[in-house]
Amino acid sequence: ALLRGMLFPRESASRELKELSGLWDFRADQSPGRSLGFDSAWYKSRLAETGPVIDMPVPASYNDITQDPKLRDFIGWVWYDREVVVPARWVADKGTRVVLRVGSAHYYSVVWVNGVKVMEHNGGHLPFEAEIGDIIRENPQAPCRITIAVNNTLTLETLPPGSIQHMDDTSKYPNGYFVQNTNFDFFNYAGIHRPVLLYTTPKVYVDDITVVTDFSDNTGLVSYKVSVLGASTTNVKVTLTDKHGRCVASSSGPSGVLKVTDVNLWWPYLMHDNPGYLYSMEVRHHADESVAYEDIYTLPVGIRTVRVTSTQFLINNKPFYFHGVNKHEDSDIRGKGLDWPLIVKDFNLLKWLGANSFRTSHYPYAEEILQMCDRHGIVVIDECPGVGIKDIRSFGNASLAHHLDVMDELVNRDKNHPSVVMWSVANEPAAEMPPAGFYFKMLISHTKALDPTRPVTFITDSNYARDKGAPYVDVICVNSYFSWYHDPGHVEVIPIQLTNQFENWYGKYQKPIIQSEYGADVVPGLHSDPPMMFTEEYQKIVLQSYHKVFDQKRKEYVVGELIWNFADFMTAQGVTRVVGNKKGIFSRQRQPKAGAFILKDRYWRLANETG
Ligand code: BDP
Repeated sequence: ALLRGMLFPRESASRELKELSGLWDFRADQSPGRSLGFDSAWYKSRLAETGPVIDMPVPASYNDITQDPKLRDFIGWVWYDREVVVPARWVADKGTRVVLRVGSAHYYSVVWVNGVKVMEHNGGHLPFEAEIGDIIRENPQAPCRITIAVNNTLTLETLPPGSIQHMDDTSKYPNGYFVQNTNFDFFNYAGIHRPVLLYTTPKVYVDDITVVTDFSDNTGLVSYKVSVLGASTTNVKVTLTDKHGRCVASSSGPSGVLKVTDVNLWWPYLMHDNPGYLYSMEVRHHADESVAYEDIYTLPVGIRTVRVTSTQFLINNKPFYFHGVNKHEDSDIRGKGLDWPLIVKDFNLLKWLGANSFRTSHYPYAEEILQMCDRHGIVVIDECPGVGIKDIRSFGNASLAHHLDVMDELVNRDKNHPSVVMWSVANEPAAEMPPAGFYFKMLISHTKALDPTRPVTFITDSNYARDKGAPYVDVICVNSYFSWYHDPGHVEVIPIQLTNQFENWYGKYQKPIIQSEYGADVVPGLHSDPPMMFTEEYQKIVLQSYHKVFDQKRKEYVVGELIWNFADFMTAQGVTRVVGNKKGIFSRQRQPKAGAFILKDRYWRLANETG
């Protein structure tokens, strides 16, 4: 798919921004086919005029906001709307582009402005936007009405995939009964999950910026490419300033290389005294004729390199060991909705723990979170929503085509984050199935073509001898749950099974290995000695048994360990889940379990050894 830029909306001297977070009107379409809203064109007027509405906060998942079990488990279209006052000068100045941007909405979205459809978007975790200036200007006096319909139905062609199962046996189920089946282990939270906003740019504007960084000796190198839309001639000036606002390099033209003497490299947390160093790259565009068309966009830039050898993961040519976590965007009440107190709390916990990295299991996280990672030096494995690809039909052409599109959007959104050091194209797919070889070959070569600077992986739980995707990855990422899903209760099997796991994978591929998941459920406060499953003591001993093997193998080719999971999180209901997945080392409310202290000791020790 041909893409426009997807720069994070930032204010500047040429750009204004209006947040539309807060309360929206909301209604779930409970009609049997879920199509009443479209049939009756709910977008043509305020939602409140076509039926009852409730207050719905944006951003938030809608599922846990009310006491209604039907809304928690709702599958199908929900409708949001609100009116916005657009500043008069935005409307008056035809030289201003007014862009409506949705940070993300799960899963399929249709957006109208004053009843006119302005965009559709397929996929739950990435931003989408449309210019709406013309529509607003058609009726400049009227308030601007924004309507967003969101459908969380997952099919074999969505990412993540799912399937709708109709239960036709009327002796067992009510008429028309259906359920959403999924192959992933987190609740299918839905709604508008990230901020909605309006922002402006001039008519001639900086559409996209790509930076690639390098260094040699003390000199940092920032190769940049700027694309400007709306003008045939482009007059671009680029200025790089340091933390103190001092200009350290500048250049002109839509592409070039900035040279920074005595460079401050971007380093991971705990690897350096001054982690997360960011320069500011100001990009200015002038159309030749008129200063009024000047656009300014400032991008934070971290200068660092990433490289993989057969035994190491190198950041700035130094061996980097991932001691970190897997996360979810998940918490009480707001579900997957972006929430600043939660984000900041989680970063404080990561730092307390001595974690230097996380994987965005199992979908792209909010850009606001990646910006925090850039600033704090938390290294990220950036995962696309390719989780639960288990059905052979999800390896078909339509699925692959969509998966490639999602990688386009993801790389386009996240390419400039220094914290992002590797792409993960999937989690635990059925990589032993015959079509998996072709599928992953295409997917990974496509991703490498989009971004030749970062390694690419997917996370596997397949048998090393039969995994058809592993030949194409740069780093082997393995999940295993010895003494949990296999040999439950028998921690004594961990040393032999984990050692074999590493030796088998390394023996076959000679690539560095990350233990991308391991762990055990704990219901906080449950105790037993000798340890039993679900107690704090059991999680401790599972962790310690894994760590002993990591300590042998990290001297050879193991380059990281990511606990499953940072915090407890909600899942679908099932016999193995006690109000969600309890493998967190923190509870869902972010209080530590005993395992957290084991990891804290270990991660700080590792940091002192390797940092
Ligand atoms: C792994 C999955 C992860 C699950 C975890 C578990 O990658 O999403 O939550 O197992 O079962 O297979 O706890």
